[in-house]
Amino acid sequence: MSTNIKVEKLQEGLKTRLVGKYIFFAHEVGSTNDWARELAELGAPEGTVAIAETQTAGRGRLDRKWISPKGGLWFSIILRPKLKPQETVKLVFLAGLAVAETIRELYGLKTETKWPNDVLIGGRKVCGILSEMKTVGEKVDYAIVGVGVNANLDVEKDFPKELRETATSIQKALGRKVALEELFKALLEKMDNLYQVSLKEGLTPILLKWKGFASFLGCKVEVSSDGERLKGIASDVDNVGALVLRLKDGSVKHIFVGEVSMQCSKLKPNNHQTSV
Ligand code: BT5
Repeated sequence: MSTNIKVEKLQEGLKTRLVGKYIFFAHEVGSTNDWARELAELGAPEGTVAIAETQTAGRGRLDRKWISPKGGLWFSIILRPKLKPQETVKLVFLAGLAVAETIRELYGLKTETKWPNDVLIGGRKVCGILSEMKTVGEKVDYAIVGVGVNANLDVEKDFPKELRETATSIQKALGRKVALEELFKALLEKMDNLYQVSLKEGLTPILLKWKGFASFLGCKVEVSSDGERLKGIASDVDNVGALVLRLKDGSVKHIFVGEVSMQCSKLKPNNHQTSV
């Protein structure tokens, strides 16, 4: 199995209504999110995807560096949802759910979602999502959903030391490489399906399904948010996508932006059903 992406196979047999109707491929770009934003500004239609074999300036939230060597899937989707901005921010859960379900279905691996934008295998990050949007007044002009999946990466060789304990790859979990084009198409198909649901019903049913993969719910966690560190039980993710943290004194905090580290020695079984 090669780490090269076969461009001619990226669209072959793709069964989607919207996502991936136009696919832009590059061997190397700075960030596919930036590329997709440029395409969106030029008027690229909804569903356009920008994918690159490597990124030289892959980004996480708060401009953190995202390691993106050859062998991973680094792509961004342009969406123009007729949803309110508050609803559109929850697209991050749609992408997380799509990745968690697809990896489980294709390879039988147990996946977990972690608030707000991670997918984990064995407690380690296999995927990160960066969702950004441009609004005009109360309307969403476009949203860019950037997905990074550590597919055929060698954790020891491809990651710097400080990430080797926290990051993983499908290759590591499965013990073999996977076909990147097959994984890419399955992800687009899943996202396409979920997106159709969200346009009709909003993101709430998607968030509920996402919670079915969220093993951190009910666990003791430590959250760093706005320079503050808080300990508590991650009791829920509310309807706007905020983490609901129950503190020791019984009070409840809704956290909109932050970083969760888990202290659950024993994670809840992942039963893939909605937890609320
Ligand atoms: C994320 O940010 O997890 C969002 C990552 C989104 C990447 C995609 S790739 C396609 C598109 N184009 C882009 O430029 N971005 C998107 P955050 O939650 O802030 O996590 C970032 C942190 O994850 C870093 O500070 C590292 O600690 C860690 N990290 C970096 N690269 C990683 C990797 N490949 N796998 C696992 N962890 C990584």
